[in-house]
Amino acid sequence: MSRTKYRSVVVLTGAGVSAESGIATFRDKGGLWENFDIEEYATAEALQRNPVKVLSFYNDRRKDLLNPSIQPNEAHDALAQLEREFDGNFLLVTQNIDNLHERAGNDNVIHMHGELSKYRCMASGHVFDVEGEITHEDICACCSEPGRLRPHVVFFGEMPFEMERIQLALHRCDLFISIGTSGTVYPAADFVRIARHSGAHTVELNLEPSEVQSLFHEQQYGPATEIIPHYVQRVL
Ligand code: BJW
Repeated sequence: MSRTKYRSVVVLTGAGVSAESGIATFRDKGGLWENFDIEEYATAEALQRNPVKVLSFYNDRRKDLLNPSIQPNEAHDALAQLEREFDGNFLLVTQNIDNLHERAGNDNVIHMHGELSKYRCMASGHVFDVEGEITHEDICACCSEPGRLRPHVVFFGEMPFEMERIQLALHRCDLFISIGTSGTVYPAADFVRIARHSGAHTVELNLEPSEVQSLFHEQQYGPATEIIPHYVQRVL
């Protein structure tokens, strides 16, 4: 059991935590948005304009995630250990749509930008698990109509999931740790401001300073697999 001075921790993760598992980030050199135009893939308008293209983008990323070479890394493992051994409230909010935190052993996870392994009916809002591919011709299981299934992800302009639960945890936490995120996408980029305003100690662990780095009390820069296990040991 931990003997930490903190009682309630919120961890925010971004693409950087999964980079060393072989999943590309978005805005780094060689990142997804270098090869795929955001406007053509990550907006509701893009899905409406060209569903085949958008569905295929997410089908390919789901297929990549099933590749046996993609495994949780030491940073995911350390965060699972933190949840297991931390003697207080623990919430992991991830912007990632991969499932590496769960595969490492974390249970209390909110996927604020959705999950690659889920699809949603645009008519009913019903969410389905999916392993294979989804096409525009697929018939929705709840309304028996084609063309209604979309990736269960949050596009630009859409409201991220479980914002009320996240806001509550941010207001109550006394330690906020942000890992592997560039701090360019809101509302996630604003979480540090909320936590800090509520009196939490705020820590940025990233490869390089994020856009909001000045809002953190403490910063450490380096690869996630090196700095996260070390920081978790310090907290525990
Ligand atoms: C490593 C590492 C290693 C690398 N070790 N680290 C103008 C001003 C302010 C806001 C807006 C504005 N205009 C529009 C907005 C709102 C908009 C927004 O923020 N736009 C900005 C681009 C300006 N936001 C939205 O639309 C959101 N919704 C919204 O705001 O609703 C209204 C609302 C109002 C009030 C309250 C609440 C809501 C929705 C955002 C949806 C984002 N969707 C995506 C796609 C999801 C599906 C998918 O994956 O395809 O989410 S975009 C993409 O960016 C994805 C990510 O989750 C997100 C964040 O990216 P992340 O994780 O930070 O990755 P990178 O690549 O940017 O950074 C990686 C970092 O890792 C870097 O710092 C590296 O250094 C580091 N790194 N290797 C450690 N080995």
